[in-house]
Amino acid sequence: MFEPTPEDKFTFGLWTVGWQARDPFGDATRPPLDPVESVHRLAELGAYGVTFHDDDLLAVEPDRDKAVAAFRKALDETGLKVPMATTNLFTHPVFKDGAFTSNDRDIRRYALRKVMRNLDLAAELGAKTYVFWGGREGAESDGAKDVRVALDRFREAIDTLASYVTDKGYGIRFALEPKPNEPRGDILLPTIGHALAFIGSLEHADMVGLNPEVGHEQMAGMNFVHGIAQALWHGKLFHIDLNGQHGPKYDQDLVFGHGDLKSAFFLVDLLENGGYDGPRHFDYKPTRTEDISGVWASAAANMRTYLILKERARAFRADPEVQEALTASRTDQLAVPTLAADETYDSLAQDDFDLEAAAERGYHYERLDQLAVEHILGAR
Ligand code: GLT
Ligand code: MN
Ligand code: MN
Ligand code: MN
Repeated sequence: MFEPTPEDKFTFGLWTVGWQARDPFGDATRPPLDPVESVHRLAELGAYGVTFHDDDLLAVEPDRDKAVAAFRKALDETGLKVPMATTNLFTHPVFKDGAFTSNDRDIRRYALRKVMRNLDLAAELGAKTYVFWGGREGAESDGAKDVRVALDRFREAIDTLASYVTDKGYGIRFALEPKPNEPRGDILLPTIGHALAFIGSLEHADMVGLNPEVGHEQMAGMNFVHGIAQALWHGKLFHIDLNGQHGPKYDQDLVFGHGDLKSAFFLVDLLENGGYDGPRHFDYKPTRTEDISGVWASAAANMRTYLILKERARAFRADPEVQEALTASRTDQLAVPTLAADETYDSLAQDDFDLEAAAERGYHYERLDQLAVEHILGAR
């Protein structure tokens, strides 16, 4: 039980298990990891696929053609898929003021070229989603950048790249990944809500959606489950980054479920029952304390925790007492339109509504919440 298989569609970024654990205060605690080894180990653990930034492929082999060839060979040997790819527009010092929104026009043009080159590779490898995490698109000083103009450039970049993908017939969709801060003091498109509004302004809005990350929304104090529900409601949940976070602080990228476990439970319940059929992608960092055995243990932990929560969510929904509690909380009534089909606002005029009685009725959410906690704890 809880053994992952490719049907579960678990995917990992090469940069997750490959993270050498450099942080702002200390050097790497682990040696570079060959992407070829990551592909083999992840396949053995039961993953479905891997994702990558252009530069991730160069971890141990600086020659791009050789690195790509070795990566392809590993994919062929293991059957692992590449459902998503992305661009590193944040590590090189040239991106210190951003990529698509750098004040320096030459850098903006270089960034677009860098993305286009990796889009070609992503398409060759069969990727269907291309992620844009604008970690360096932001500022530390409000005088540094006119955000309205920066958003013009951001839109120009995404629209230009969308035209490129359309003209090439790549069949790739874009997924924007919000984050409120870190590494910039403030990042553009800081939350799911900001990004959804931005997408609405794009020329190719239909092919652009979201890749929300658990920890990023929680850093902003947002409820991730609500954010994902709204993204689904807009038809914009193209991809998802699963990990763990303990509230608003630096980006922890913990193993999925190792942060807010209760939120992780309701998230899995939503993903499994809410119409999302994309990859379950883990974007986490094995903590700096771990050696390579701890890296693989943490990779397995992400998948196992997801599968356990999936089983817990199933048991929660199947529990007759939960069903009864949901009804007692009148959750079913929310699906009934407030006006009947043949009614207009005029129909609201006459009513035998008892204000006092309605105000007195309780919703019994405490009981429902406790039932969820007991299912999470395996007490039911
Ligand atoms: C980087 C970032 C992640 C993004 C990756 C995609 S890169 O590790 O912290 O949240 O998803 O560019
Ligand atoms: Mn993160
Ligand atoms: Mn990250
Ligand atoms: Mn991410």
